[in-house]
Amino acid sequence: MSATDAPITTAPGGRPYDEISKDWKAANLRPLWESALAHKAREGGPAPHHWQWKVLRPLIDDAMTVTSPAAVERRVLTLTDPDAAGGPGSTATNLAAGFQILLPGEKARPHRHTMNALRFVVEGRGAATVVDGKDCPMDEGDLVITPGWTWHEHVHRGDRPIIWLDALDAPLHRYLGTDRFEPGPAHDLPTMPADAAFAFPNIVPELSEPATPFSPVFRYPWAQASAAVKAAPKWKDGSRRVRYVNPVNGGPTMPLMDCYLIQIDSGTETVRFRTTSNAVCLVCDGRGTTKVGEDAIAWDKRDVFSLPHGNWITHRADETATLFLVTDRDALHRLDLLHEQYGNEF
Ligand code: GTQ
Ligand code: FE2
Repeated sequence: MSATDAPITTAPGGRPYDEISKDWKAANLRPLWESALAHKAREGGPAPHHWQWKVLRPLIDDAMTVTSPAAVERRVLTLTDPDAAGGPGSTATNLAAGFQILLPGEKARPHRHTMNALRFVVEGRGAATVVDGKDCPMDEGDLVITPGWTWHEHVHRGDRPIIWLDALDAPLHRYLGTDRFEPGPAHDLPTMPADAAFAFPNIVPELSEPATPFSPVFRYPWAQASAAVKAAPKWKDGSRRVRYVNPVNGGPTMPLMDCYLIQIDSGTETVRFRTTSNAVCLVCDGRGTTKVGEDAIAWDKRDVFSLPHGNWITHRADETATLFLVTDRDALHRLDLLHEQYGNEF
């Protein structure tokens, strides 16, 4: 009867517990002591989930044959972890990710929403996302962001299918009740500074408009990100990492999604690490194993896996590996809820 196994006392001659329970329920009351989580010490975190490219790829082919963006707007297969907080359609706490597919000549019409989104190209080239009027070419490994309330549409000018990973902060918006959507055609387009004005990392344009809460650069090419991570010094966990930032203030790409590229050198294992933040991880290159709490995920190129909060995490590469990570880390930081530990430090 009681989830906490606390003794239920009924005064002599009092009403039976079951009868009282029914009346509480009818009056929209819930006894806290029947909630299993209320006063339990919680260690560790939710289990991770692994989506293997070798399983997904044929299923993605099936999506190409059965539908089109002309029919369904976006041809997306969402990666769903049935146990992730955030309900159906979430990939990890606070994050939703999925694979989007465009065939040559296809386009997905413009729209905008309060949810921040990003696209990381997994296979193919020759597409573009137009973000608030800026044309952002998409080739393998490129990151393109479509921050909250920016107009965006996709076009594919290449000659083979293109597949990219979408990631959105939709679960958080749904929880906060801030999810809004507007179909195109686009109107009231802001004048965005050209990406070329930010082409040199330590020179940024002086902007007369108020700063946007997201990066005014929408495209982060693979050539630059991969060269940067190769040259990066080892971080305290032993991996090399670079962060995709807003060049104006050094902050995250978008308010609720923070992106990193990490390299784990062949034969090395990172020092264990745990955090209150959540990540979805895409394997850009290499092969290895990630331990997340009690689970071990043996991953290969183009696999996706989640790194849910609270678990001790170590990565080991059998072949030098590059991982793209999208996280809610900066959002938690700004809420004073980010806590992180390395190795045995406290
Ligand atoms: O490409 O605009 O995976 O609006 C989910 C919602 C992709 C998109 C998603 C979207 C998009
Ligand atoms: Fe969208």
